[in-house]
Amino acid sequence: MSSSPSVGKLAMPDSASAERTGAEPSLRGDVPRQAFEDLALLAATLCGTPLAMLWLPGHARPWIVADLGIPAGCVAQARAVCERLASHASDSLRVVDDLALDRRDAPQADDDALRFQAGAALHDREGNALGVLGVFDRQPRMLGERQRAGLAALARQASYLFELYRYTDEQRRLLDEREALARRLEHDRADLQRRHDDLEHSASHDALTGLFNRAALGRLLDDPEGPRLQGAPFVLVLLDIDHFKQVNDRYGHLLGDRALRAVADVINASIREGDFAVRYGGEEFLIVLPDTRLDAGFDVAERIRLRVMAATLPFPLTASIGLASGQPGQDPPEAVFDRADQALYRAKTAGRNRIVADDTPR
Ligand code: GH3
Ligand code: MG
Ligand code: MG
Repeated sequence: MSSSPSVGKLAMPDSASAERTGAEPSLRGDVPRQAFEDLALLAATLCGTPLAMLWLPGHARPWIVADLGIPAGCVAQARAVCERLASHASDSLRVVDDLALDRRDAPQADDDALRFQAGAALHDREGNALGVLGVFDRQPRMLGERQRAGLAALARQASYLFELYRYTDEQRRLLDEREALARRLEHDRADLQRRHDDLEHSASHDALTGLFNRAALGRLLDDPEGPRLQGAPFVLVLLDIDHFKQVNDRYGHLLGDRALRAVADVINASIREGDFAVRYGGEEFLIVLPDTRLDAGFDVAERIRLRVMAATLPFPLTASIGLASGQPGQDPPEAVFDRADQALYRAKTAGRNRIVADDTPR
C-alpha cells in the first residue's frame, strides 16, 4: 500500500513550466486555483495516492497538483501521462493498475517510476475535451468501483467548475467589450457634438472678428432666450469705419483685417451683457442694445467712437455712427434700423468721425 494522503501539502508548478496546448479557447484570468486544488486533493484522498493532477490545457497555467509527497521525477511523468490521456478523450476513465505490466505505458523501471495511474477525462456539455484529472502512485494499486465512480464524479465537478469559470470569463470579456464600446460611442458622440457646436458657431459667427454674422441676426431677435426687443425701449447702433478703403489701399489688407478686429474688440469691451454686436457688412457693425433709451445708447456710441480713435494701430482710425431707438410693439426693428442707417448717412455727410442720433419725431 502506498503512502496515504494524510498530509495536505500542495505543490504548484510554476507558470513558466506550464505549457499551452492551444487546443482549447484560452482564458484571460487565472482559474480559481484553490477550488481545483481542493478537487485534486479529494481525488488523491479518495484513491489513496500521493499524487493527483488536474491538467487544464485551455488555461495559461494548466497544471494543478495535489502532491502529498512524491519525487519530482514522478510529477514530471504524471504530466506526460495526463497529456497523453488527454489525446484519448474517448476514454472517460482509464486505469492502469501496474504500469510495469502494461507494455504500452511501461516506464523505465526505477524507484521513482510511476506504477499506478488512473485518469478521468474532463468534458464540457458539448462533449469537448477540457482536460484530465489523474491520480498516480509509485506502487501498483487497484481502484474499487466506488473509487472509480468517485474519481469520475470529481472529474465531472472539475468540468462544471472549469465551464463555469470559462463562462464567467467570457461574460467578463463581453462586459469589458461593451464598456469599451460604450466609451468609444460616448467619445464619438462628444466628438460629433463638438463638431456640431463648431459648425453652429461658424454658421452664426464672423470668422475674422468673432462677432455674430448677419445670418444670425434674425435668429437672435426671434430667440425667446435671446435679447428681447419687447417690454422696454431699445436702441440700434450702426457703425461704419471711415475711409476704410484707403486703409486697405495704403496699409494692405492684413492691416485692414487687424483694424476690423480692433474695432470688434472695442465694441465688445463697450457693451454690457444682454447687448450684442453683429458684423453687418465689410466694415459695418450693428449693435443691439435692448432695454436702453436713446441718450444711454448715445453714451455707448460715444464710448466706442473714442476707443476706436485710441485703438493701437499703425494708422489713425475713425468711425461714424448712427443710432435710433424704438418702442416695443410700436416700432418694428426693421424701421428702427432704417432710421439708424439714415442717421449714419448724415454722420458721414456731416464730415465723419461723429455720431448722429435719429431725431425723427414720431
Ligand atoms: P466711408 O468712409 O464712406 O465708409 O468710406 P469707406 O472707404 O470706408 O467705404 P467703402 O464702402 O468705399 O469701402 C469699404 C471697404 O471695406 C472696401 C473693402 O475692401 C473693405 N473691406 C470690406 N471687408 C473687408 C475685410 O474683411 N477686410 C478688409 N481688410 N477690408 C474689407
Ligand atoms: Mg460701409
Ligand atoms: Mg466705411
